[in-house]
Parts: sequence; structure tokens; C-alpha cells
Amino acid sequence: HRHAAGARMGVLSKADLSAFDEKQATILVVTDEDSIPAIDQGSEHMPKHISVVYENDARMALEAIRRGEPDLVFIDLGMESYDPLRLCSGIRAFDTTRMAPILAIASKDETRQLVRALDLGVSDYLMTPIDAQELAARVRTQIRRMRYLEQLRASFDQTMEMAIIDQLTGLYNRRFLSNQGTRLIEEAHTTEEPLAALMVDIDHFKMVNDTYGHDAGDLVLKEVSARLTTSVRGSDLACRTGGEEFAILMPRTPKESAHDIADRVLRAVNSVTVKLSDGQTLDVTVSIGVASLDRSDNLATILKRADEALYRAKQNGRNQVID
Ligand code: GH3
Ligand code: MG
Ligand code: MG
Ligand code: MG
Repeated sequence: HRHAAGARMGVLSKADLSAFDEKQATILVVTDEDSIPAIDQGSEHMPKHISVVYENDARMALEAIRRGEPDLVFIDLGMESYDPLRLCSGIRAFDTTRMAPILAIASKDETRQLVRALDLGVSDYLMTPIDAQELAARVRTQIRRMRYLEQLRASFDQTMEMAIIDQLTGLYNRRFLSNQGTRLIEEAHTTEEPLAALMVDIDHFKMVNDTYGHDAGDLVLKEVSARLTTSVRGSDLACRTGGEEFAILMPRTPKESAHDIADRVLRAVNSVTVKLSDGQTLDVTVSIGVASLDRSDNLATILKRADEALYRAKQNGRNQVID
């Protein structure tokens, strides 16, 4: 384990590491002792901006960890007022605290406890009497490791987001619609619950671009998208499927409500007046096609019916809902 962490740390430059060391970090020390002198003695070797908080109540400690307050947790295995191993497993049991770095403090006659603590997933340990320099080194390593994981997680989240979110509008993209939409439809079939689909297309959008320019067109797309998002439920899936076309999948929505919701979406969008940078304003309308899930439908077939309805709405003069 130690080796793997070390190897991964190897991808970091000295500058990365010292950047990690420069950030403010908080150590929570869970012990029923008054203090651990080595921490104070070792402070000159510690990363800068470390603050140390003592807590003798394990439940309070767990709460603080859940709130994400400490960057590193010390657990004194010699604690008598509470079972320190229970605290270790308590921390590892929750998604929000699972990754918190824990450093166990053990005396020579607590080897059995220490083995169990390591089993429960503590990150590292120190034997008493604690050597101040060793303590500082282990603190630095844990804090760097934690910062590195945070950085990895942030870039992972960003990559995931870019894969499923349309950059211009912030709506889900077509790829996400096809993955998540397929899932929603399978679920609706399994639970025999209704599901409705809307296809939304901005009217005469080419004219907006041609008359006012591409930037004005982009602004309209953003405004319309914002209205789409806020006029449906959080559990509905609103996606930008193409240039100025959107699909909305609405689980647990019966046929009778779908048309009303589409009307509401239409009014929400059509009440938008987009202000252009030169002060001009322009009104936007959309056309909407509605379809409801049939027994034999898959994602493609229900969207195709909604698209056919949309086509009729266009033929019929635009700025309307057809199902
Ligand atoms: P209709 O009422 O029949 O839907 O007419 P329309 O002009 O909206 O439809 P058409 O499909 O002919 O034109 C869509 C236009 O959308 C063409 C293209 O210039 C524009 N478009 C597509 N993607 C973008 C984009 O990301 N930004 C901007 N500004 N325009 C886009
Ligand atoms: Mg078109
Ligand atoms: Mg259009
Ligand atoms: Mg179109």
C-alpha cells in the first residue's frame, strides 16, 4: 500500500508538493489526553499553516469529520472513554468520510489494537513515544496524499462533466440522452409507469443568426435552455440534441399531463425577450412535439414520434404544441 501511494506521488513535481504544503490544513486529534507534546515540539518541521484541534468526544469528532473540517485525523488507540476502533470503522462507514486520512497513535503494548486499526483502513500510524520529526514527516505525507487525491477527483469530475454536458447551454448532451434515456425507458417499462417525451425546436432560428449574428444566436440558445430547465421537474431529463433542438424525457408523466407541461414549457420560453448587447431585444418562440411511451417503444421510437409531432407543429404555423 505504502509503495503504491509512493509511486503515484511520483507524478507530482516539487512545485505541486510545495503548493500542497502551503495550503491551510487542520489536524483533528481524538484523544482523552490533554495534549500530545510531540505535535507542538515538531511544529517547526510541519507544513506551514497547520492548525491542531483536540477532541475528547468521539461522537463530536465524527460529526466534525462528516462536516469535512479536518484534513487529517489522529486517533489515540489508548483512548479509554470511547472505543477508538469503533471510531475508525465509523469514519470508514460513510461515503462522505471514507477517504479521510487517519493516523493511529499506538503504544508498544497496543499492537493488537493497531493491527485491527490497520485492518479497518487507517492510513498510517505512529508509535509512542512519538518522535517529533517522524510525526512531521508522516503528517506532510498524508496531507500531500489527501491534496493529491482531491486534485485527481476534481479533474475526474470535470472530465465526467465535459463528457455529458453541452458546453454552451449547460444542458445534458445527446450522448447522455441516449445512455440515461435508455435507462429511464427500461425503468418505465419495468415499473409500468408512464413516461412522456418532448421535442422542442426554436422557430426561425436561422433568421436570428442571419439577422443578428451568431453570438446573438448563442445567447438565445442559453436563454431558451435556462427556461427549459426551470419549467420542468428536477427528475426530468432535459438535453440539447442538436443545434437548436432539445429533447425532454419526463418519467412518471401520464399522457394527460404531458400536453399541459408542454404548454407550460412553450409559455415559459415564449415569454422570454432576449436582450442583445447593442440594446436590441428579440422575441423567441418554439414548437413542441409530444409523445407518450407505448409498450413497444424504445428511446428511438418514442423520440421519432415526438419529432413527427414537432414537424406537424412547424407545418401548422409554429409556436404551438402538437401530440
Ligand atoms: P424552423 O422554424 O423550421 O425550425 O427554422 P429554423 O431556422 O429554426 O431551422 P433550421 O434547421 O433551418 O436552422 C437551424 C439553424 O440553427 C441553422 C444554424 O445556423 C443554427 N445553429 C445550429 N447550431 C447553432 C449554435 O450552436 N449556435 C448558433 N448561434 N446557431 C446554431
Ligand atoms: Mg430545423
Ligand atoms: Mg428551428
Ligand atoms: Mg432544427
